[in-house]
Amino acid sequence: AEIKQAEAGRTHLTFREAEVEPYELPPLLKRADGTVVETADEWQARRAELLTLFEEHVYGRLPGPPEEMSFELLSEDMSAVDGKATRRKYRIDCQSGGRTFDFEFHLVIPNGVDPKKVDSAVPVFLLISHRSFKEVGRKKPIDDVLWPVDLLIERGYGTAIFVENQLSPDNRTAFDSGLVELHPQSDPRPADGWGGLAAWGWGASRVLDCFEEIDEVDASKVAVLGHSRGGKSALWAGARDDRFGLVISNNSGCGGAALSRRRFGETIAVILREDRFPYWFAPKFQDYKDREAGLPIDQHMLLALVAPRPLYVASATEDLWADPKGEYQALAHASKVYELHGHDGLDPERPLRVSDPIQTDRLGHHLRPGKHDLSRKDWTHYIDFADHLWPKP
Ligand code: GTR
Repeated sequence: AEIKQAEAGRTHLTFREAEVEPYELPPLLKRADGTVVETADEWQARRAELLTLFEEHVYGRLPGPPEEMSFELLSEDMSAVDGKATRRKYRIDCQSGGRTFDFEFHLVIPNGVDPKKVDSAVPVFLLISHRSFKEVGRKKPIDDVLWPVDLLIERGYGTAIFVENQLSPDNRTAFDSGLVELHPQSDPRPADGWGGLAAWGWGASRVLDCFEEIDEVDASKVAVLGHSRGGKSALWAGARDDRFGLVISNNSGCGGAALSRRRFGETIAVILREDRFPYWFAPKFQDYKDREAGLPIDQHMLLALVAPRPLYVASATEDLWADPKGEYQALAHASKVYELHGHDGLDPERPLRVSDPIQTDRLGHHLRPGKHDLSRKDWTHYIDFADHLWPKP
């Protein structure tokens, strides 16, 4: 208990910069054997090392694709978005070790895409949704903030969505249904047992598997994104699966883009509280409650796992719970790996500016005025960034 106290320093929550205590980040480019990564080639071994650390200490281990997988078109509406788009619903069927599991996703693509024509397949934004299908796509106020399909279609993008709850229910009985049917876990889970975030991210990768078979989708240009808890899982999905062409974190905060060692806003001890979200993470993560200094990683390393692929981190001014500054700084520290690959970096000491998006060749960032939300404004910035990455022919 003494060590715990000593390492923790301040134990109350803070939203004041002056109360952030000095900390040292674990070195991103130093391998476990002490050697320093100096080239893009050498980064690969370090990347593998870090992936394993995040599995063991934070998100848990989860097998990759199922032994067998197929998907089926369940319905199609060619008159979506005032006749400008086609909306399809699919079911993905998975099988491993004699066990089965299925979940659904929706895909909306602009009408008139001719998959037979060269370069005509569309880039797609894939949203990991914490809202149900019933709510999304039918309620104007929700779609305007969470999933503005009209805007995406108008700007020439396809978009897809699946619901977290189908992979792993977002409540304390999380392991009753969903992916656990395919990958059962003991109760209590082992120290490195997977949690909700890993399960949701796994779902994103399976949807991407399907995209590789859907002619209208350009599977090399798929942006995975999520808001808040969905943003945490989008980052982990994008870190694990290097087929994602763009990874976007919207207000993901603690366990997402924010540096844990800053202990600003939500902390590990708070997010893991019994009545909150311990089931999102591996049980091992509990060891770092008020003991962030003992973590072998910090979240800048998660962001670096996406490198050199495009990465976007966004925050909102009033969302102090998610630590906007810690989110930006993690991105800037991660940018060292982009520099190693010959891309532009960001300065961690650069002061945050409201409504002044940063776009380098591979990195994006903005601080939107307002609350914890995925808003149309956020989407507009993401689409602008995608336009810049993937100019239309
Ligand atoms: C909060 C949680 C955050 C964030 C948020 C959300 O209650 O503390 O980490 O994930 O929920 O998902 O909206």
